[in-house]
Amino acid sequence: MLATRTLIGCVLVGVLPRVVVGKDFTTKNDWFGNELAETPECWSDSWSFTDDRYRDYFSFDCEPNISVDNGVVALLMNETCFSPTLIYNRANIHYGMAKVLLKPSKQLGAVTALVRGVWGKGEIDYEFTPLSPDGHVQSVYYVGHNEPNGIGGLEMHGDPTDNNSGLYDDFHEYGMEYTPEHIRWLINGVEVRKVTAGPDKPLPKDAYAFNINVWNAGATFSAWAGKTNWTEGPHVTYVKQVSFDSYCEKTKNMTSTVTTGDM
Ligand SMILES: *[C@@H]1O[C@H](CO)[C@@H](O)[C@H](O)[C@H]1NC(C)=O
Ligand SMILES: *[C@@H]1O[C@H](CO)[C@@H](O)[C@H](O)[C@H]1NC(C)=O
Ligand SMILES: *[C@@H]1O[C@H](CO)[C@@H](O)[C@H](O)[C@H]1NC(C)=O
Ligand SMILES: *[C@@H]1O[C@H](CO)[C@@H](O)[C@H](O)[C@H]1NC(C)=O
Ligand SMILES: CC(=O)N[C@H]1CO[C@H](CO)[C@@H](O)[C@@H]1O
Repeated sequence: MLATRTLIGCVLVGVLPRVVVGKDFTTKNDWFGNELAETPECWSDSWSFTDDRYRDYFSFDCEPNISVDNGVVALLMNETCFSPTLIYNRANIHYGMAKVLLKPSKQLGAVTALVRGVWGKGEIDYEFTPLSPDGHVQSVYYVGHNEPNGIGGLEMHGDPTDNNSGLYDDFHEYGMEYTPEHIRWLINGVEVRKVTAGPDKPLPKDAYAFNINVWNAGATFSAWAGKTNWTEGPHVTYVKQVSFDSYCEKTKNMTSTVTTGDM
């Protein structure tokens, strides 16, 4: 959540491509304010960063501290770059499945986040909090500016006796599926949490944008994230692959009448 808030000032809205503009059937905008296509298309794509094709689809915040080597993206957080971010820059993801093959930074203070949506509208996250001895990955979602709606699914912990290994030392695939009816979080293809919408349980609205970042949570939330120590490190999060499956009316019940929250 805070990661996205601190980013807003850094993103260069003007230079990014404006995609299809159409009459919205809700108010669907991506991270950059671009409107989504009126009729969402079904598509699937995957980026492995082994060639330059990703450059047409992703933008960087803190670009000097993002490198791509041997098909692995490295996001390096440092004193002047508090939140290096890989941002999917097209307004064509609708409901659907997003998957990331990722190895989060295990340094105290550095929180890695996979973020669907935009803080203040609707947001669905994975958050990796390395504070020992409880380093873990958690799922969370926000409806508008509300406080976290259901932090949960502490599905995977580092091994505190072994520098949080496991969670932090290997690449794992983290999936988030978003539909009008439910949100699902998956790790290595296995569902670890599912939230279903109900009359008293709105889901985030318009959580279509997508970014991956590591941010200096230690600066403001050290009780939660641990204190950032710059002499340790490096504070790097690695990404090997990103894929999306964008759903549309034909495959999902997009016209569902389930309430999905007002903000
Ligand atoms: C942190 O990264 C920024 C951006 O690449 C760079 O300008 C700066 O020198 C780095 N600072 C340190 C202390 O490494
Ligand atoms: C944990 O990390 C520290 C610093 O890198 C290292 O000295 C120590 O051996 C590691 N401990 C284990 C159990 O791997
Ligand atoms: C920061 O890390 C260094 C190197 O591990 C250590 O010597 C130092 O005590 C740490 N600082 C704090 C405030 O923990
Ligand atoms: C859509 O909803 C209808 C009626 O509730 C149901 O029969 C159908 O299986 C749903 N389709 C999908 C793809 O979920
Ligand atoms: C991963 C990466 O690009 N790191 C760079 C961050 O910025 C410093 C200073 O410019 C470089 O030395 C790093 O290589």
